[in-house]
Amino acid sequence: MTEKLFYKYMRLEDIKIHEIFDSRGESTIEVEVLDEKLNSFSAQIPSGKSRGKREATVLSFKDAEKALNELVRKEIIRKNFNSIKDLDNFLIGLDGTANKSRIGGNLMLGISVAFARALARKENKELWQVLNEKFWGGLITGKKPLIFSNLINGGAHAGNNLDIQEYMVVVDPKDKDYAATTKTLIGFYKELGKFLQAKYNLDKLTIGDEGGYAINFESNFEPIKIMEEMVKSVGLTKSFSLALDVAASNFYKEGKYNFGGNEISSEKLNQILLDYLVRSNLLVSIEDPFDEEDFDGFKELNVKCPDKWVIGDDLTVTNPELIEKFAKEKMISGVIIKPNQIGTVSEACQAIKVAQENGLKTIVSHRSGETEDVFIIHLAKAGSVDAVKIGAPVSERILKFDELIK
Ligand code: 2PG
Ligand code: MG
Repeated sequence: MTEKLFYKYMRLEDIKIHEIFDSRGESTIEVEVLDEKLNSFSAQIPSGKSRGKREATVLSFKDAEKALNELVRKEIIRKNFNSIKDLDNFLIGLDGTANKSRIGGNLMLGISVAFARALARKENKELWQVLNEKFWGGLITGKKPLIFSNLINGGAHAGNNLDIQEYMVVVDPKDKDYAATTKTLIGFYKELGKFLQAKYNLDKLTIGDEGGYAINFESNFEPIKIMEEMVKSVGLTKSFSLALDVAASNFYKEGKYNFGGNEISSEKLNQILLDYLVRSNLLVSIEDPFDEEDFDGFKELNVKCPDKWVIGDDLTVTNPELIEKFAKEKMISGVIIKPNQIGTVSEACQAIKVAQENGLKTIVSHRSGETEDVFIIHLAKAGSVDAVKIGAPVSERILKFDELIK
């Protein structure tokens, strides 16, 4: 579908870059653009720790600054662009590489999001409305996305003994609003903390990269069991279910998975995950159950569980072509959308559209190193996605919940 033109053109007077720090204390970037009236709009770019191999290149602040100064700024400023897609295509052409290694997916996305914000101001609209009009033709479904909230952290996001990276609750707002839903979720998160502290007799709870509890457990299954029992005991089974992000690429080496202290095959991991699904009837979704190259593993699990969500993240890296390919090959039933994996607003929207056209569930997601930017919530609203994945309801991540409430 072509974007509708509601305005003649948009042009930028300047682009600046700032070094900022994400929630993990890692350096990342903020891009600021100035419109014709010198109004300033910015975008902060999050960063991931467990990155897929096929993600767009992330440039360091210094390299992104160099790319902006030597390659991008002079080509962009005072040039007329008649849409977000027009700007994005120009940047993609200027970069000229398959993985955005010259300009960097992070710098490109920063310019793209800040430009979209400037455009929204020019049209006197909310950012999500502009995205909705340009990429979904103004179609508003009124769908309320589920919230995937990561309450127990493991893998690359924690220093504990869990191989699985994320143990999430999936909260369905149903007929409630997001303020009430968030309140219930915060209450559950606190109860879970108290329970874990008492069970393990701990003075204090270690917290992981995404705000979830990051203590040691008896096994990779124990957190699922504890969360399932708690959901049942507090009477939330109607609106709460469970999800995992196995992030299996992080414990895969030379054809084997190092899981639960053993070197196991893909078939064995498949059996273990199927067994988890049998033992936990609240578990509804499993992300990256296998390494990003273990295509047979994905297919096997997905075919065996037609009523569960088998989600690609490192596998699909928000790339519309890969999403389409793996959907057609029946390897996944849903997909994670992280704009900085692909590097432009248009391609992130295209990734959602392709997923929707291929019958996949769509989950717009944060990164482990988050900023205060709430762009992903606007993207989720614009595209009427099935879910948003935004970590535990604490610190800077709470801003995403607040934006959802608006
Ligand atoms: C993931 C993400 C977000 P990271 O694997 O899904 O939870 O982690 O940003 O470290 O890639
Ligand atoms: Mg993931």
